[in-house]
Amino acid sequence: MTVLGRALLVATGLWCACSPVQRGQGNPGPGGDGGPVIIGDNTADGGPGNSNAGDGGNKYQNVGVDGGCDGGTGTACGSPIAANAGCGAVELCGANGAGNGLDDNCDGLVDEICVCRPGDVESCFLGPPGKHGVGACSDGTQTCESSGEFGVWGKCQGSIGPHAESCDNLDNDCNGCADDSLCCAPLLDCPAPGDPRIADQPPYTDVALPGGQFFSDQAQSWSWTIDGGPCDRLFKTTTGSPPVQSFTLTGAHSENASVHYTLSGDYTVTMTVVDKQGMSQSCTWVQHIVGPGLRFELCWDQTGSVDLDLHVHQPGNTTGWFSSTADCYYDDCAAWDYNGLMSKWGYSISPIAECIGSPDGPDWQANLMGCANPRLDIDDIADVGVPENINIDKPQNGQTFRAMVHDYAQSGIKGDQHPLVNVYCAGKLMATYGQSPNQLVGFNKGGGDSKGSMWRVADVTVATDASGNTTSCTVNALHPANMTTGYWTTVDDPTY
Ligand SMILES: [Ca+2]
Ligand SMILES: [Ca+2]
Ligand SMILES: [Ca+2]
Ligand SMILES: [Ca+2]
Repeated sequence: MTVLGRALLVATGLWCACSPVQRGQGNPGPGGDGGPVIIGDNTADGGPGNSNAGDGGNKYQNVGVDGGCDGGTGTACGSPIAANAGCGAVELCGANGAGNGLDDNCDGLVDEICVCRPGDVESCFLGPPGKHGVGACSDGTQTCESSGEFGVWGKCQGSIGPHAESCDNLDNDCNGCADDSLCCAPLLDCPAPGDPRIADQPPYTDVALPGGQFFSDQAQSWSWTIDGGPCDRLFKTTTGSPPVQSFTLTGAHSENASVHYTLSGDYTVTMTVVDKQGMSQSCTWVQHIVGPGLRFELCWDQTGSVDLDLHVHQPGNTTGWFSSTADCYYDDCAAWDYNGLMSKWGYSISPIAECIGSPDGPDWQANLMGCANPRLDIDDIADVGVPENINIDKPQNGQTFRAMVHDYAQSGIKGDQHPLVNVYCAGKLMATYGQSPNQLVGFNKGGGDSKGSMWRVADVTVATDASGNTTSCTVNALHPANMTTGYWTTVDDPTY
């Protein structure tokens, strides 16, 4: 490096000589807090932005540094990825006009011009495409919403985009270097995607949150927050008082917390510590909860005495619902009343580890010494915040499964129920039906077996690898006869 080059770098705050004895957290330097940072919400600036190219339309360009070199230390990033890396003139889509999961024109909206089918879910990254997969940057998900005849992608939730670089051993601005240009010896050690400390975990397990692994000094206080998936948002948007459905957090204000996750999906975890000096420091990451095979998950938004049931139909026939051979539901598919659907459907038992942590785990162990396929993990009879799940750990390649939601009974509650069904394949959320603003209407007739309101949700066709492990699914929402949109609901009609 030339003397002139070095002088320029020092002048711009990008580089300065390091002296170990001087290391410590520098005071905030001229970089300030950087500019607008978008995380998980692409509506902050109003509706769709203009489609201008380049810097004029780039919402991610002003990410700065929140601690400059205060006469001390810091190492510049050798060849940093530019703030507008990959930002182009126009939004791009993938094959057949479907989304590519990227905000190609950097206007804060992912795939805003691409076609989608209401209910479909895709991964999305809320940052410059050139920073996708770099450092702390990670994907979220967005759901296709119905808008008239068409589908449009809703907001990208849970994505972590570039943030101002902070002293945490992590590449927050996703330029390829951790803690570049900061004067610090980090006490925080925040995990990036792929870090073994935040490895994927299965549903129904306790995941430890050992604060000491992420902050290596004494703290005045600790706090943990977790943001869950569609079933948690269902309550938040309709009642304002959220019974959390997908996880239980224990020790939210302790150094060592733990989480019991019940649903597959992506969870945003934030740890905040107040250090000895009274400064607040935090790490945020995404925890993936991944179950094998095919999983249908039902939740709903009423907190009173409402008993909705999830049904999954045997592939390959169109026998009516409530059949003891062709329908997996509360009466033949739960641990307390399992009647041998496995052999009727051609499936074998899974290791008990696949379900031992579920509420019926001890019953599965006592009755089968393993986990049935298909199986209903929980029969939720009007419990608040307890979803129903039907799982098939190793569905066969090419088979198509139909899901149905039935209003079995309700008392004390009048009016519509708003069921929501998530479809997961190999741990990935493929589709969500019934989420605001596309909630079901007119679903309000309880009736007992073969009676009442029924919603045929979707047909799901499974693809597997050579070992029989699920790799992906094709999910087709079901619509009323002769229609290409809308939810297919009936009353007192148990036909397939
Ligand atoms: Ca865009
Ligand atoms: Ca795109
Ligand atoms: Ca960086
Ligand atoms: Ca950092």
